[in-house]
Amino acid sequence: MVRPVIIIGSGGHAKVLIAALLILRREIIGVLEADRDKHGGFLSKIPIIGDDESVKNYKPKEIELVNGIGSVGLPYKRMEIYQKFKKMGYRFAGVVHPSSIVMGDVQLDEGVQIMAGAIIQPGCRIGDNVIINTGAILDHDCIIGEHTHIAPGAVLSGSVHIGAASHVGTSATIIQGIKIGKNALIGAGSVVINNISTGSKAVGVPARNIIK
Ligand code: JB3
Repeated sequence: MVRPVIIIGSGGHAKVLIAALLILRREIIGVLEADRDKHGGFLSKIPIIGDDESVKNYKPKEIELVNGIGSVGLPYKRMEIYQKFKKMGYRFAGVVHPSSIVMGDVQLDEGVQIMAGAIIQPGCRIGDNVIINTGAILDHDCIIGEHTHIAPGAVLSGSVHIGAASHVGTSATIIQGIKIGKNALIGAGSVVINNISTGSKAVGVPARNIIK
């Protein structure tokens, strides 16, 4: 049985997720929001029902969660939210927009979000809580570590490997076979032609490390 969902966060990312969930005909119970001033209001006509404690009104078996916290830099808040609710026993729903193209032989782990127009080619493995955002392209055999965010319009050629909790900025391009470590940040519009180590920040064309 498909369970109803509760969304965490009521910002821009959550709004885009709600649009996808409605197309997918998922029942949405409401939105959890840390900012109490928003409680009692609505996001895209979905009620904002309380803070994270309100999830306790629902047993883990009754619902699935959708992580509506996005990121513009390293996705630590999104990761923290995922880990907190997993410890409480809740499961995160995957969201795959119907206009995305996800080929066969692609592994999507728990809570993966594939937004409108994204393309994922065969052999890719996408870890827990990853966002493949609007219009991003992953060619064959890419491996994306848990919690990582591939921002809108980024292009990863074949066999690119990216570690956990990294961020690939909007419209960045990564050539085939590149390895990027954990907690790495690739600036928007960068062109990555060399491997990038864990914890690095790389920007530019071609991308150069500005923090190691
Ligand atoms: O790049 C794109 C296309 N989208 C960005 C997305 C990936 O990341 C977007 O432009 C945003 O910059 C960012 O979206 P997000 O995460 O929705 O950010 P924001 O619009 O700031 O909304 C975050 C919401 O989460 C705010 O309303 C916060 O109050 C709320 N929030 C923060 N911490 C929380 C918590 N809500 C709950 N329930 N629990 C928290 O711990």
